[in-house]
Amino acid sequence: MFKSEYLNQIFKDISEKHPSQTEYLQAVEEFFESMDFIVMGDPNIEKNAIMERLIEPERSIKFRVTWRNDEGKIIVNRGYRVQFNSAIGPFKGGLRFHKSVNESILKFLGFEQTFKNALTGLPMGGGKGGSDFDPRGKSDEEIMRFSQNFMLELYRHIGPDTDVPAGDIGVGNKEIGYMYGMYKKIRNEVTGTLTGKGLSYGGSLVRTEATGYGVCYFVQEMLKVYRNDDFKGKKVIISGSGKVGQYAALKAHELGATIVAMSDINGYVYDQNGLDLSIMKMLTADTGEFTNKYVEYRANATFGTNPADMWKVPCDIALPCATQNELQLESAKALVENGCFLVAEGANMPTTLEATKYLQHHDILFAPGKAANAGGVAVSGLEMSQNAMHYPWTYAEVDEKLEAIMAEIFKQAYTQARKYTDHRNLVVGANIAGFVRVYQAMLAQGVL
Ligand code: NDP
Ligand code: 2IT
Repeated sequence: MFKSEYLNQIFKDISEKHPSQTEYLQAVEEFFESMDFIVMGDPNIEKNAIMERLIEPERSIKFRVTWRNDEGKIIVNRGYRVQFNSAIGPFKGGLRFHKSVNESILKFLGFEQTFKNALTGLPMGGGKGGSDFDPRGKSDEEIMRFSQNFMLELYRHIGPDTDVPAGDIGVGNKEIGYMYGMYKKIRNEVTGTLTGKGLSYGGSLVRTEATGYGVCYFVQEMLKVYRNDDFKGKKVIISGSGKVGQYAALKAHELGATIVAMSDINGYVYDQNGLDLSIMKMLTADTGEFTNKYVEYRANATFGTNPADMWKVPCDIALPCATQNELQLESAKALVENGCFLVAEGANMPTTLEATKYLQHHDILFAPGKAANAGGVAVSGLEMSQNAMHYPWTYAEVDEKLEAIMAEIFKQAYTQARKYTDHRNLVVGANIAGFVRVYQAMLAQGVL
């Protein structure tokens, strides 16, 4: 499967050990394909068992979360924190509340987070956590009780210099507020241990927008370097109208693009003249969903009930910003057929391995999530800096730093891609650039 026997052996071992952890195995396979370019040229990697150590979380915590719903019924959920790698800084990464959450999904996310965080150039290790709690249809009170009970266990394992969680799918400002409040009460300290906090209690300006904006800053660099072009006049489609998708849409529009289609869990809306993003913003404010209601406001738009059909809409640029494995081979074929020339992942691993390869083989410029969506965690890192300094930066200061970090991530991925393979292969470039930083730190710190 891989050219390197060393990688083949490790992958065989984990496939046998964790046959049902399909997302985790997928993330490792994608990463190992890139490592094939360097492991054979550097015997120190195998000698120091670097790959074996990288794919194994330093610590995995699984716990029971018990809470009462509005009817007084006692509910039990599972909570997790996977502390993947702390070679370059405290564990850092989001918490996901979604019914699909399990160990495989959190391991894939924590693994990718390690290299994403390294790419930002900030001192953050990788981690991920969450729960199979389903926030859909829950009242505010229920979300508060769950978040508080989740923190009643998680607080033991985190801290400003140990592990700093943030949001992800199903965890936004509201959930972070409830969790932070409980953490502060138990610990009796104000150290900003979570990021993505509200502005009135230690949050950073631009954190809410950061992932979506960052995707667009990254795409801007790709357009400039590969095509001497920019967003102006480009037709863009975006999946997911959550935190990432919304702000990717707003920034792409601000940079001159037309957002012709967006999707959410109920379906997608299409308007060849461009969606009215103020209506999208208004409708998503409550539930984060809007496609089934949008046509009531704009009669010339069309609504389809299958979100995956959005990939058939003709476009120049596609930004998958919803969830893992949402963009599959059939959709990749439709994108190529309909003239799309660039795909950048706002979500984590939204494109399957075979879809990614199909896009790359058809000369589509492709940006992997661990590079393109690093803007969120980058501003989380800036939030940690501001908390430590007890001094907030202005909106313009943070936005400028975010843009510079995304441009630098592109430069690193591009440079490594050019060095080891095709200069357009940002998957290999980003994996190697992220890996090198973590590898050097692990070597320096000895056998741990
Ligand atoms: P949100 O929960 O805010 O939004 C995601 C939305 O997408 C949910 O409403 C979800 O609905 C919906 N959805 C799920 N499946 C599909 C689908 N197939 N098509 C369309 N919509 C779908 O999450 P975020 O925006 O924060 O996260 C989105 C992605 O970005 C995730 O992969 C996350 O890991 C990644 N990411 C997030 C960062 C952040 O800072 N928030 C940073 C970097 C990456 P439902 O809940 O009903 O399934
Ligand atoms: O996937 C991600 O990078 C995030 N969910 C953000 C993590 C963070 O710590 O801000």
